[in-house]
Amino acid sequence: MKLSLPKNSRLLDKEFTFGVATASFQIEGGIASRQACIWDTFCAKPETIADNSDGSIACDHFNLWENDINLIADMGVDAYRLSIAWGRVINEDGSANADGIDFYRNLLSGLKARNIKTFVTLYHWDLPQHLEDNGGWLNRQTAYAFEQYADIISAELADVVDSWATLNEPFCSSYLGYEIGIHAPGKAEQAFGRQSAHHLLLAHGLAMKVLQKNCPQSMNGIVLNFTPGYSASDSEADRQATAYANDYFNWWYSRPIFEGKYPDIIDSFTDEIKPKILAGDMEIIATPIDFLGVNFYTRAVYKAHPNDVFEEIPPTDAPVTDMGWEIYPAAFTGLLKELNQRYSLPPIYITENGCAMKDNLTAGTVNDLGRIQYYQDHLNAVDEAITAGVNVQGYFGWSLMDNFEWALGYTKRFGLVYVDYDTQQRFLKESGKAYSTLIKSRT
Ligand code: GCO
Repeated sequence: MKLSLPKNSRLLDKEFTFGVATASFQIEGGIASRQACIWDTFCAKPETIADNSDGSIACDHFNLWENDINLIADMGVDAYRLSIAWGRVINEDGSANADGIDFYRNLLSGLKARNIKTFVTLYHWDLPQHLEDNGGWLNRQTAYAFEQYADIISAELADVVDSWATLNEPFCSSYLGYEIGIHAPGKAEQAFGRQSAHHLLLAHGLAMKVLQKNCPQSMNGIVLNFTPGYSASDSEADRQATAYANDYFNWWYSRPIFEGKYPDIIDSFTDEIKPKILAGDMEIIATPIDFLGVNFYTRAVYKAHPNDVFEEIPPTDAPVTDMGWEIYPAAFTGLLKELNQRYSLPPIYITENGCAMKDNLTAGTVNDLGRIQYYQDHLNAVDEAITAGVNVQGYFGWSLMDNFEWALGYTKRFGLVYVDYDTQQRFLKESGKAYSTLIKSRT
Protein backbone atom coordinates (compact mmCIF):
# COMPACT_ATOMS: atom_id res chain seq x y z
CA MET A 1 0.00 0.00 0.00
CA LYS A 2 1.46 3.37 -1.06
CA LEU A 3 0.93 6.96 0.01
CA SER A 4 -0.04 9.31 -2.80
CA LEU A 5 -0.82 12.99 -3.32
CA PRO A 6 -2.18 14.95 -6.31
CA LYS A 7 0.74 15.61 -8.66
CA ASN A 8 0.28 19.38 -8.27
CA SER A 9 0.21 19.17 -4.46
CA ARG A 10 2.45 21.69 -2.67
CA LEU A 11 3.53 18.86 -0.38
CA LEU A 12 5.44 17.41 -3.32
CA ASP A 13 7.43 20.59 -3.87
CA LYS A 14 11.13 20.16 -3.07
CA GLU A 15 10.81 23.19 -0.73
CA PHE A 16 8.27 21.38 1.43
CA THR A 17 9.97 19.73 4.42
CA PHE A 18 9.14 16.13 5.24
CA GLY A 19 10.52 14.82 8.51
CA VAL A 20 10.25 12.46 11.42
CA ALA A 21 10.17 13.37 15.11
CA THR A 22 11.21 12.07 18.53
CA ALA A 23 11.89 13.42 22.02
CA SER A 24 14.82 12.96 24.39
CA PHE A 25 13.21 11.15 27.33
CA GLN A 26 11.17 8.93 25.04
CA ILE A 27 14.12 7.44 23.12
CA GLU A 28 17.52 8.19 24.70
CA GLY A 29 18.02 6.17 27.86
CA GLY A 30 21.58 7.01 28.95
CA ILE A 31 20.37 8.15 32.37
CA ALA A 32 23.82 7.69 33.97
CA SER A 33 25.15 10.69 32.03
CA ARG A 34 22.43 13.17 32.83
CA GLN A 35 20.74 14.63 35.90
CA ALA A 36 17.51 13.05 37.12
CA CYS A 37 14.40 14.64 35.65
CA ILE A 38 10.77 14.77 36.76
CA TRP A 39 9.89 11.79 34.55
CA ASP A 40 12.49 9.59 36.28
CA THR A 41 10.85 10.54 39.58
CA PHE A 42 7.32 10.05 38.22
CA CYS A 43 8.14 6.62 36.77
CA ALA A 44 9.54 5.55 40.15
CA LYS A 45 6.17 6.21 41.81
CA PRO A 46 3.85 3.18 41.89
CA GLU A 47 0.92 3.03 39.47
CA THR A 48 1.88 6.06 37.40
CA ILE A 49 3.03 4.18 34.28
CA ALA A 50 0.77 1.56 32.65
CA ASP A 51 3.49 -1.09 32.32
CA ASN A 52 5.59 0.10 35.30
CA SER A 53 8.38 1.03 32.88
CA ASP A 54 10.70 4.04 32.77
CA GLY A 55 13.13 5.85 30.51
CA SER A 56 16.33 4.31 31.80
CA ILE A 57 16.95 2.51 28.48
CA ALA A 58 14.00 3.41 26.20
CA CYS A 59 15.33 2.92 22.63
CA ASP A 60 18.96 3.15 23.86
CA HIS A 61 19.39 6.02 21.41
CA PHE A 62 22.15 7.44 23.60
CA ASN A 63 24.30 4.51 22.43
CA LEU A 64 22.64 3.73 19.08
CA TRP A 65 22.40 7.30 17.73
CA GLU A 66 24.70 6.72 14.76
CA ASN A 67 22.67 3.68 13.70
CA ASP A 68 19.52 5.79 14.08
CA ILE A 69 20.72 8.73 12.00
CA ASN A 70 21.67 6.28 9.24
CA LEU A 71 18.12 4.91 9.49
CA ILE A 72 16.74 8.46 9.22
CA ALA A 73 18.96 9.21 6.23
CA ASP A 74 17.95 5.96 4.50
CA MET A 75 14.29 7.01 4.79
CA GLY A 76 15.10 10.02 2.63
CA VAL A 77 13.51 12.60 4.95
CA ASP A 78 14.52 16.23 4.66
CA ALA A 79 14.60 16.89 8.42
CA TYR A 80 14.71 15.30 11.85
CA ARG A 81 12.97 16.79 14.88
CA LEU A 82 14.52 15.91 18.24
CA SER A 83 14.67 17.40 21.70
CA ILE A 84 17.59 18.13 24.00
CA ALA A 85 17.51 16.77 27.56
CA TRP A 86 18.02 19.87 29.70
CA GLY A 87 19.61 17.80 32.45
CA ARG A 88 22.16 16.35 30.05
CA VAL A 89 23.63 19.67 28.96
CA ILE A 90 23.24 21.94 32.01
CA ASN A 91 24.65 21.07 35.45
CA GLU A 92 22.69 21.67 38.65
CA ASP A 93 24.63 24.91 39.20
CA GLY A 94 23.52 26.18 35.78
CA SER A 95 26.90 25.68 34.11
CA ALA A 96 27.31 23.91 30.76
CA ASN A 97 27.96 20.16 30.74
CA ALA A 98 30.60 19.67 28.06
CA ASP A 99 30.06 15.92 27.64
CA GLY A 100 26.32 16.38 27.19
CA ILE A 101 26.82 19.17 24.68
CA ASP A 102 29.31 16.97 22.80
CA PHE A 103 26.67 14.21 22.53
CA TYR A 104 24.24 16.54 20.80
CA ARG A 105 26.97 18.19 18.70
CA ASN A 106 28.00 14.75 17.36
CA LEU A 107 24.36 13.83 16.70
CA LEU A 108 23.49 17.12 15.00
CA SER A 109 26.73 17.22 13.00
CA GLY A 110 26.03 13.68 11.83
CA LEU A 111 22.60 14.74 10.60
CA LYS A 112 23.98 17.79 8.83
CA ALA A 113 26.69 15.62 7.20
CA ARG A 114 23.83 13.50 5.82
CA ASN A 115 22.11 16.64 4.49
CA ILE A 116 19.31 16.37 7.04
CA LYS A 117 17.93 19.60 8.51
CA THR A 118 17.89 19.72 12.32
CA PHE A 119 14.76 20.87 14.19
CA VAL A 120 15.61 21.02 17.88
CA THR A 121 13.16 21.39 20.77
CA LEU A 122 14.68 22.77 23.96
CA TYR A 123 11.99 21.43 26.30
CA HIS A 124 10.02 18.26 25.67
CA TRP A 125 8.88 17.77 29.28
CA ASP A 126 12.03 16.45 30.99
CA LEU A 127 12.52 19.16 33.63
CA PRO A 128 15.60 18.57 35.85
CA GLN A 129 14.33 17.28 39.18
CA HIS A 130 16.30 19.79 41.23
CA LEU A 131 14.25 22.57 39.60
CA GLU A 132 11.02 20.73 40.43
CA ASP A 133 12.29 20.41 44.01
CA ASN A 134 12.35 24.21 43.95
CA GLY A 135 8.75 24.52 42.71
CA GLY A 136 9.18 23.56 39.09
CA TRP A 137 6.89 25.43 36.71
CA LEU A 138 4.98 26.83 39.69
CA ASN A 139 8.09 28.86 40.49
CA ARG A 140 8.68 31.85 38.21
CA GLN A 141 12.42 31.35 38.65
CA THR A 142 12.21 28.22 36.49
CA ALA A 143 11.36 30.45 33.53
CA TYR A 144 14.61 32.35 34.08
CA ALA A 145 16.55 29.10 34.49
CA PHE A 146 15.10 28.03 31.12
CA GLU A 147 16.22 31.33 29.58
CA GLN A 148 19.78 30.67 30.79
CA TYR A 149 19.67 27.09 29.47
CA ALA A 150 18.48 28.38 26.09
CA ASP A 151 21.22 31.03 26.05
CA ILE A 152 24.04 28.56 26.71
CA ILE A 153 22.85 25.82 24.38
CA SER A 154 21.79 28.00 21.45
CA ALA A 155 25.19 29.69 21.51
CA GLU A 156 26.98 26.33 21.71
CA LEU A 157 25.05 24.63 18.89
CA ALA A 158 24.02 27.54 16.67
CA ASP A 159 26.05 26.23 13.71
CA VAL A 160 24.35 22.81 13.58
CA VAL A 161 20.70 23.72 14.27
CA ASP A 162 18.37 24.87 11.50
CA SER A 163 15.34 25.46 13.73
CA TRP A 164 14.84 25.92 17.47
CA ALA A 165 11.53 25.36 19.27
CA THR A 166 11.42 26.60 22.84
CA LEU A 167 8.72 24.26 24.16
CA ASN A 168 6.81 21.21 23.03
CA GLU A 169 3.16 21.38 24.03
CA PRO A 170 2.97 23.60 27.13
CA PHE A 171 -0.61 22.30 27.41
CA CYS A 172 0.69 18.83 28.30
CA SER A 173 3.35 20.11 30.71
CA SER A 174 0.85 22.30 32.57
CA TYR A 175 -2.56 20.64 32.30
CA LEU A 176 -1.49 16.97 32.39
CA GLY A 177 1.43 17.59 34.78
CA TYR A 178 0.10 20.19 37.20
CA GLU A 179 -3.71 20.39 36.76
CA ILE A 180 -4.82 16.76 36.57
CA GLY A 181 -1.60 15.01 37.53
CA ILE A 182 -1.47 12.14 35.01
CA HIS A 183 1.93 13.32 33.78
CA ALA A 184 5.05 14.35 35.70
CA PRO A 185 5.33 15.90 38.24
CA GLY A 186 1.85 14.56 39.11
CA LYS A 187 0.33 17.61 40.77
CA ALA A 188 -3.43 18.08 40.44
CA GLU A 189 -4.92 21.49 41.16
CA GLN A 190 -6.58 23.85 38.70
CA ALA A 191 -4.62 26.81 40.00
CA PHE A 192 -1.37 24.86 39.51
CA GLY A 193 -2.31 24.13 35.92
CA ARG A 194 -2.98 27.75 35.06
CA GLN A 195 0.06 29.14 36.92
CA SER A 196 2.46 26.60 35.43
CA ALA A 197 1.08 27.37 31.97
CA HIS A 198 1.86 31.04 32.51
CA HIS A 199 5.42 30.40 33.63
CA LEU A 200 5.94 28.02 30.69
CA LEU A 201 4.72 30.69 28.26
CA LEU A 202 6.91 33.26 30.00
CA ALA A 203 9.86 30.87 29.62
CA HIS A 204 9.02 30.62 25.93
CA GLY A 205 9.02 34.39 25.47
CA LEU A 206 12.25 34.88 27.41
CA ALA A 207 13.96 32.14 25.39
CA MET A 208 12.68 33.55 22.09
CA LYS A 209 14.58 36.78 22.75
CA VAL A 210 17.73 34.79 23.45
CA LEU A 211 17.31 32.62 20.35
CA GLN A 212 16.80 35.64 18.11
CA LYS A 213 20.01 37.13 19.60
CA ASN A 214 22.18 33.98 19.42
CA CYS A 215 20.70 32.34 16.33
CA PRO A 216 19.15 34.94 14.01
CA GLN A 217 19.90 32.64 11.08
CA SER A 218 17.75 29.77 12.36
CA MET A 219 13.96 29.50 12.31
CA ASN A 220 12.81 29.93 15.92
CA GLY A 221 9.38 29.26 17.39
CA ILE A 222 7.22 27.01 19.54
CA VAL A 223 5.29 23.74 19.16
CA LEU A 224 1.67 23.74 20.31
CA ASN A 225 -0.77 20.83 20.28
CA PHE A 226 -4.38 21.35 19.38
CA THR A 227 -7.34 19.02 19.91
CA PRO A 228 -10.18 20.89 18.19
CA GLY A 229 -13.42 20.67 20.15
CA TYR A 230 -16.69 19.97 18.33
CA SER A 231 -20.14 20.46 19.82
CA ALA A 232 -22.20 17.30 20.43
CA SER A 233 -25.29 19.15 19.18
CA ASP A 234 -26.45 22.45 17.74
CA SER A 235 -27.95 23.45 21.06
CA GLU A 236 -26.74 26.81 22.33
CA ALA A 237 -25.72 25.18 25.62
CA ASP A 238 -23.50 22.59 23.92
CA ARG A 239 -22.03 25.15 21.53
CA GLN A 240 -21.14 27.51 24.41
CA ALA A 241 -19.65 24.64 26.41
CA THR A 242 -17.53 23.67 23.40
CA ALA A 243 -16.35 27.23 22.85
CA TYR A 244 -15.28 27.33 26.50
CA ALA A 245 -13.40 24.04 26.15
CA ASN A 246 -11.59 25.32 23.06
CA ASP A 247 -10.58 28.45 24.94
CA TYR A 248 -9.46 26.42 27.95
CA PHE A 249 -7.47 23.74 26.11
CA ASN A 250 -6.42 25.21 22.76
CA TRP A 251 -6.50 29.00 22.49
CA TRP A 252 -5.19 29.33 26.06
CA TYR A 253 -1.70 28.79 24.67
CA SER A 254 -1.90 30.33 21.21
CA ARG A 255 -3.71 33.59 22.01
CA PRO A 256 -1.01 34.89 24.42
CA ILE A 257 1.63 34.16 21.76
CA PHE A 258 -0.18 35.83 18.86
CA GLU A 259 -2.29 38.44 20.65
CA GLY A 260 -0.57 38.96 23.99
CA LYS A 261 -3.63 38.02 26.04
CA TYR A 262 -5.39 34.99 27.47
CA PRO A 263 -8.89 34.03 26.26
CA ASP A 264 -11.59 36.18 27.88
CA ILE A 265 -12.78 33.23 30.01
CA ILE A 266 -9.93 34.13 32.36
CA ASP A 267 -12.17 36.93 33.62
CA SER A 268 -14.56 34.29 34.96
CA PHE A 269 -11.84 32.65 37.08
CA THR A 270 -11.71 33.27 40.81
CA ASP A 271 -8.57 34.98 42.11
CA GLU A 272 -7.40 31.62 43.48
CA ILE A 273 -7.43 30.12 39.96
CA LYS A 274 -6.18 33.08 37.94
CA PRO A 275 -2.43 32.87 37.21
CA LYS A 276 -0.25 35.55 38.75
CA ILE A 277 0.80 37.75 35.81
CA LEU A 278 3.40 40.48 36.29
CA ALA A 279 3.59 43.68 34.29
CA GLY A 280 5.35 43.04 30.99
CA ASP A 281 4.78 39.28 31.00
CA MET A 282 2.27 39.26 28.16
CA GLU A 283 4.52 41.39 25.95
CA ILE A 284 7.40 38.96 26.55
CA ILE A 285 5.16 35.97 25.73
CA ALA A 286 4.06 37.68 22.50
CA THR A 287 7.64 37.99 21.23
CA PRO A 288 7.28 37.34 17.46
CA ILE A 289 8.05 33.80 16.32
CA ASP A 290 9.45 32.66 12.96
CA PHE A 291 7.25 29.55 12.77
CA LEU A 292 4.46 27.80 14.62
CA GLY A 293 4.77 24.06 15.15
CA VAL A 294 1.35 22.38 15.17
CA ASN A 295 0.84 18.92 16.68
CA PHE A 296 -2.45 17.29 15.69
CA TYR A 297 -3.82 13.82 16.42
CA THR A 298 -7.55 13.95 16.92
CA ARG A 299 -10.61 15.98 17.83
CA ALA A 300 -12.78 16.06 20.96
CA VAL A 301 -16.58 16.27 21.25
CA TYR A 302 -18.17 18.24 24.09
CA LYS A 303 -21.59 18.83 25.58
CA ALA A 304 -22.76 21.18 28.31
CA HIS A 305 -22.34 20.02 31.91
CA PRO A 306 -24.50 21.47 34.71
CA ASN A 307 -21.57 21.87 37.14
CA ASP A 308 -18.35 21.79 35.10
CA VAL A 309 -19.31 23.90 32.06
CA PHE A 310 -18.33 21.14 29.62
CA GLU A 311 -18.12 17.38 29.47
CA GLU A 312 -16.11 15.45 26.89
CA ILE A 313 -17.94 12.64 25.13
CA PRO A 314 -15.66 9.75 24.14
CA PRO A 315 -16.00 8.43 20.57
CA THR A 316 -18.50 5.56 20.30
CA ASP A 317 -19.01 4.18 16.78
CA ALA A 318 -16.19 6.19 15.15
CA PRO A 319 -12.87 4.71 13.96
CA VAL A 320 -10.18 5.14 16.62
CA THR A 321 -6.42 4.56 17.01
CA ASP A 322 -4.90 2.30 19.65
CA MET A 323 -4.96 5.34 21.96
CA GLY A 324 -8.75 5.43 21.64
CA TRP A 325 -8.41 8.74 19.77
CA GLU A 326 -10.99 9.30 17.04
CA ILE A 327 -9.61 9.29 13.51
CA TYR A 328 -11.13 12.53 12.15
CA PRO A 329 -8.86 14.18 9.57
CA ALA A 330 -11.45 16.86 8.73
CA ALA A 331 -10.64 18.40 12.12
CA PHE A 332 -7.03 18.77 10.98
CA THR A 333 -8.05 20.83 7.93
CA GLY A 334 -10.53 22.76 10.03
CA LEU A 335 -7.93 23.54 12.68
CA LEU A 336 -5.39 24.83 10.17
CA LYS A 337 -8.01 27.00 8.48
CA GLU A 338 -9.23 28.34 11.85
CA LEU A 339 -5.69 29.18 12.99
CA ASN A 340 -5.23 31.02 9.69
CA GLN A 341 -8.41 33.00 10.25
CA ARG A 342 -7.73 33.77 13.92
CA TYR A 343 -4.14 34.91 13.81
CA SER A 344 -1.61 36.61 11.60
CA LEU A 345 0.48 33.47 11.29
CA PRO A 346 4.14 32.82 10.47
CA PRO A 347 4.79 29.66 8.42
CA ILE A 348 3.28 26.53 9.99
CA TYR A 349 5.15 23.24 10.34
CA ILE A 350 3.17 20.16 11.30
CA THR A 351 5.64 19.04 13.95
CA GLU A 352 3.69 15.94 14.97
CA ASN A 353 1.02 13.84 13.34
CA GLY A 354 0.72 10.05 13.44
CA CYS A 355 -1.01 7.24 15.26
CA ALA A 356 -0.62 4.34 17.63
CA MET A 357 -1.74 1.05 16.18
CA LYS A 358 -1.50 -2.52 17.46
CA ASP A 359 1.61 -3.58 15.53
CA ASN A 360 2.73 -7.17 15.05
CA LEU A 361 6.27 -7.97 13.95
CA THR A 362 6.22 -11.11 11.82
CA ALA A 363 9.39 -12.30 10.11
CA GLY A 364 10.81 -8.79 10.28
CA THR A 365 7.73 -7.15 8.78
CA VAL A 366 4.99 -4.96 10.30
CA ASN A 367 2.06 -4.77 7.91
CA ASP A 368 0.53 -1.64 9.45
CA LEU A 369 -1.98 -0.74 6.73
CA GLY A 370 -4.13 1.16 9.23
CA ARG A 371 -1.28 3.52 9.96
CA ILE A 372 -0.66 4.06 6.22
CA GLN A 373 -4.34 4.95 5.82
CA TYR A 374 -4.09 7.39 8.78
CA TYR A 375 -1.11 9.11 7.13
CA GLN A 376 -2.88 9.20 3.76
CA ASP A 377 -6.00 10.78 5.27
CA HIS A 378 -4.04 13.36 7.24
CA LEU A 379 -1.64 14.28 4.42
CA ASN A 380 -4.77 14.85 2.31
CA ALA A 381 -6.11 17.06 5.11
CA VAL A 382 -2.94 19.17 5.10
CA ASP A 383 -3.06 19.39 1.29
CA GLU A 384 -6.64 20.66 1.51
CA ALA A 385 -5.63 23.32 4.03
CA ILE A 386 -2.74 24.47 1.85
CA THR A 387 -5.09 24.68 -1.14
CA ALA A 388 -7.35 26.85 1.05
CA GLY A 389 -4.43 29.24 1.60
CA VAL A 390 -2.81 28.03 4.82
CA ASN A 391 0.99 28.46 4.71
CA VAL A 392 2.09 24.98 5.81
CA GLN A 393 5.75 24.41 4.95
CA GLY A 394 6.51 21.06 6.57
CA TYR A 395 5.19 17.80 8.01
CA PHE A 396 6.86 15.55 10.60
CA GLY A 397 5.56 12.07 11.28
CA TRP A 398 5.26 11.13 14.94
CA SER A 399 7.23 9.15 15.47
CA LEU A 400 10.45 8.01 13.82
CA MET A 401 10.30 4.90 15.98
CA ASP A 402 8.28 3.29 18.73
CA ASN A 403 9.22 4.82 22.08
CA PHE A 404 8.22 5.54 25.68
CA GLU A 405 4.64 6.86 25.45
CA TRP A 406 4.67 8.68 28.78
CA ALA A 407 2.07 7.34 31.24
CA LEU A 408 1.36 4.48 28.85
CA GLY A 409 4.97 3.35 28.85
CA TYR A 410 5.90 1.03 25.95
CA THR A 411 2.34 -0.27 25.48
CA LYS A 412 1.63 2.07 22.56
CA ARG A 413 3.56 2.08 19.30
CA PHE A 414 3.58 5.30 17.21
CA GLY A 415 6.68 4.58 15.17
CA LEU A 416 7.22 4.36 11.44
CA VAL A 417 9.99 2.06 12.64
CA TYR A 418 9.27 -0.88 14.96
CA VAL A 419 11.55 -1.25 17.99
CA ASP A 420 12.10 -4.71 19.48
CA TYR A 421 12.85 -3.57 23.03
CA ASP A 422 14.42 -6.91 23.94
CA THR A 423 17.06 -6.68 21.22
CA GLN A 424 16.88 -2.95 20.38
CA GLN A 425 16.64 -3.97 16.72
CA ARG A 426 14.81 -1.54 14.45
CA PHE A 427 12.48 -2.69 11.64
CA LEU A 428 11.05 -0.25 9.08
CA LYS A 429 7.30 -0.82 9.09
CA GLU A 430 5.27 -0.86 5.87
CA SER A 431 4.13 2.65 6.85
CA GLY A 432 7.75 3.77 7.09
CA LYS A 433 8.42 2.28 3.65
CA ALA A 434 5.37 4.04 2.20
CA TYR A 435 6.38 7.38 3.81
CA SER A 436 9.92 6.99 2.47
CA THR A 437 8.70 6.09 -1.02
CA LEU A 438 6.42 9.12 -1.13
CA ILE A 439 9.25 11.43 -0.05
CA LYS A 440 11.73 9.94 -2.52
CA SER A 441 9.18 10.15 -5.36
CA ARG A 442 9.38 13.95 -5.41
CA THR A 443 11.09 15.14 -8.57
C1 GCO B 1 2.67 14.71 22.43
C2 GCO B 1 4.07 14.51 22.59
C3 GCO B 1 4.61 13.17 22.15
C4 GCO B 1 3.65 12.00 22.30
C5 GCO B 1 2.78 11.84 21.07
C6 GCO B 1 1.76 10.73 21.26
O1 GCO B 1 2.30 15.32 21.43
O2 GCO B 1 1.93 14.32 23.32
O3 GCO B 1 4.77 15.51 21.87
O4 GCO B 1 5.69 13.03 23.01
O5 GCO B 1 4.37 10.81 22.47
O6 GCO B 1 2.05 13.00 20.83
O7 GCO B 1 0.97 11.01 22.39
